[in-house]
Amino acid sequence: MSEHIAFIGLGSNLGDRKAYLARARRALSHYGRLERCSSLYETEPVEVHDQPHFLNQVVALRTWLDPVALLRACLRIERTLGRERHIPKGPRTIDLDLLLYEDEVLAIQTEDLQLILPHPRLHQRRFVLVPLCEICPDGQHPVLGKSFSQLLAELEDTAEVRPYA
Ligand code: PH2
Ligand code: MG
Ligand code: MG
Repeated sequence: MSEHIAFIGLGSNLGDRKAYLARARRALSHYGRLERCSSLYETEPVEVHDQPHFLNQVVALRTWLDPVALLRACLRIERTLGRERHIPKGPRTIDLDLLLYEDEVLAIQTEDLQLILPHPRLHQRRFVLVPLCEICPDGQHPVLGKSFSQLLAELEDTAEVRPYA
């Protein structure tokens, strides 16, 4: 069985945020091995500003699932952990975003899901790049051809991202 490395962004800004992240990591570990987990970061909401601060984290999962199966697993975990979709980009108990899957560059749109790899906003978000750089600073963005540290250095997003005590 071939295995692949995927990076997944975790976010929560409702209820016991830290516990939701822990439950999400445990659920993800059913689909592979969590090779690296960044620290937790308390982050200022971006795009939809009027909502509670998030806890964000990025993990590296070595998995036997293909990208679509992994996305479906993430959506299933979100549902299990009480994710409800009311306001786009609004408050949520848990959000699992597939950021990278090896060096795959793809866009898939079906009736019930959309998958774009790498994640189209990954390079614009401090709350993603800070934890990603913590666990994979020399990794390269497969489309932009720059390292994640380089993208972080060039980033315009100034929303606050600070280590969570
Ligand atoms: N997720 C969003 C919108 N805004 N802001 C922060 N700080 N963290 C997030 O995870 C986040 C966000 C949509 O998924
Ligand atoms: Mg998201
Ligand atoms: Mg999402």
